[in-house]
Amino acid sequence: MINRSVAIVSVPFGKGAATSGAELGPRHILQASGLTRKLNELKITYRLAQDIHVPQYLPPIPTVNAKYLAEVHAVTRQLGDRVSEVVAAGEFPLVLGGDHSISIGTIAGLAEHYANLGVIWFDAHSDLNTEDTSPSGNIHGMSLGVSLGRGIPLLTKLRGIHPKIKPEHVAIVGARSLDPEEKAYIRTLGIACYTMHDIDRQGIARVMDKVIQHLRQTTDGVHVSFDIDCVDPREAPGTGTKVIGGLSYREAHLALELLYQSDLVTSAEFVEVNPNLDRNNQTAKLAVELIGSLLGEQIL
Ligand code: B3U
Ligand code: MN
Ligand code: MN
Repeated sequence: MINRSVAIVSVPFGKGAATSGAELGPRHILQASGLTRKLNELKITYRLAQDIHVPQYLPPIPTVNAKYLAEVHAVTRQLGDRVSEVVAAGEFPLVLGGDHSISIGTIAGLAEHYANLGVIWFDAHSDLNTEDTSPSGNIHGMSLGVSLGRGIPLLTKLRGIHPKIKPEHVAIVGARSLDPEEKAYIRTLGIACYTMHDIDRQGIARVMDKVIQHLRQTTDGVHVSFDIDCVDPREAPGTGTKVIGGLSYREAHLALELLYQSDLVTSAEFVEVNPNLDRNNQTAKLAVELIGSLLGEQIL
């Protein structure tokens, strides 16, 4: 990583997901699982940026099929401001979720600084639904779509940049649960989507080499959006929408170690850790270890 000065932004928000508990993620990752200890070991300078404020109650915004839109809007708007400030200060934003809807805010803040932002979306899902296609109405299943300019205008227009990212600069890694319209959208736009099938066939190292090579040539910054449910539920049980057959512990680490070595990554977020569903803090601890790999921890 070129930039060794990290600003940690906590986003204690879980209303974009169906199951509550992701709002407890940042506290568990920071306190119970010792993220700051890890950063000290790695000799990484860091500061805790001010937490994002999550309003208790907001008057609902009428929608067709988007739960807690007012809350998601309030949180992502603030997060966009915060992330933009962090980048302007020359720091590396490390955002702790929270459910994956928060990514709308992170990417909105980044888009101001990178005209061709690359996004690596580690996820069992593709989060490309809209109000019209979502089977659940949960906004965490729409966040990548929103950043691509698809869906609810209140969210796609955040910070006045529309769209925030381009389909040719996105790579989805670890997908294994896609809704029919998401599949159609991926095919139509030609989004690079490395499914578990591709990872089984080619190996995670080859997949990451391809992602890195492509983004190196075409982007001016790379954001890693890491939904912990990309990892197999055996290793990451503490998350709201578990899908069998995910990345192994080693594959997840290797992917992030290779990204560290690539020297391309300019920001990251770790989302969907749900301490209510966790066993002995296993998933929060895993998140801390994975952050370590992305920020340069090596076995030897
Ligand atoms: N695609 C489904 C399920 C889902 C998406 N993201 C998560 N779950 N975590 C949906 O509701 O959009
Ligand atoms: Mn997700
Ligand atoms: Mn997911």
